[in-house]
Amino acid sequence: EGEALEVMESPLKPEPGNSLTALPQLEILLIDDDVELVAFLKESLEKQSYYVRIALSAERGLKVFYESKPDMILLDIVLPDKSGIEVLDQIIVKAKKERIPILIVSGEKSKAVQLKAYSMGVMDYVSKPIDIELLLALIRNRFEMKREWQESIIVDELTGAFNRKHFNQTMKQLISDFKRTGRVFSLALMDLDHFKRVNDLYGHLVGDEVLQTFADIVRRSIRVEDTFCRFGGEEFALFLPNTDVASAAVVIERIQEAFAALPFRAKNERFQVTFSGGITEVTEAEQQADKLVEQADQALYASKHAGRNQTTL
Ligand code: GH3
Ligand code: MG
Ligand code: MG
Ligand code: MG
Repeated sequence: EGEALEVMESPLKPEPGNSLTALPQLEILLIDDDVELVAFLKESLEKQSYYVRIALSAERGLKVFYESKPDMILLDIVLPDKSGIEVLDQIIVKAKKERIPILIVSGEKSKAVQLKAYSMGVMDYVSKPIDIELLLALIRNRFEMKREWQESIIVDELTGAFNRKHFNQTMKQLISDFKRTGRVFSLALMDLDHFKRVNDLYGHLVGDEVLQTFADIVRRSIRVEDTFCRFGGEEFALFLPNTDVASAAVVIERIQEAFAALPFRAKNERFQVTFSGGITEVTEAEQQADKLVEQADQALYASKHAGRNQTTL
């Protein structure tokens, strides 16, 4: 078994790329003692660009599960050392919490075992002999569901901008990139001007529409590598990688112009809305998340103080 494992062991997974937009390779853990089937699955899955890890026993499977954080598990029931149900019992809580789909792929067809697996929270029980096309389609759908869920927890419902959770993740990533490679980035905060008035004069729903329109304008004005977040309420943040404050200011001022020119309508009135901006750039001296936000916030405050609808560096 040890030899087979070595022969089949996949090469080391490549380091995740620097780019925030690059999709990481999805990793699938196969826990199955049928060496021929495992070899066939590995080849088929690798053709679909999945990264495959193999465990020919339950113990090995548990070890790899805890060490390598797979994105999905294909689990056999009849294994040499323990049953797949016992494996399931040890991993299901963590797998559910982290939304790691577990597909049972087994020759064990007894209804009792299938019911047991389903009752433990397994979504898919596939019987051997497998049809590889159907299995690949199922895997694709499970990953798609997972991707939609992952997206849904980092996006603000009203505006479609990323939420605070993603703001924090992006900040962490960009700071670590900066420390490693010296790649600079700018952070811009944008706060709508006298927004309370919009709500007071035209109602909360109109206020919501203004926020949505603002988000649309920003998205249309930025590059794919920029990250646009709702920081809270009517305050938004924009990360601009590889951009110094001066270039970031050009972007923000362009958005300011476009937004201020929009004619909003409500209660038979036309009105305009503006926003103020504050920009800061990561530097050797300042590379802490809190510090960067504080600086951008101070710049934003200066814009407000100077009369709003402007940007301060
Ligand atoms: P300033 O120019 O100084 O920023 O004034 P302001 O009125 O924009 O600032 P203030 O912080 O006093 O008010 C912000 C308002 O934004 C109050 C709050 O009710 C409103 N707001 C926050 N989130 C939402 C939202 O999701 N929808 C709507 N309609 N209003 C919101
Ligand atoms: Mg087996
Ligand atoms: Mg405001
Ligand atoms: Mg505010």
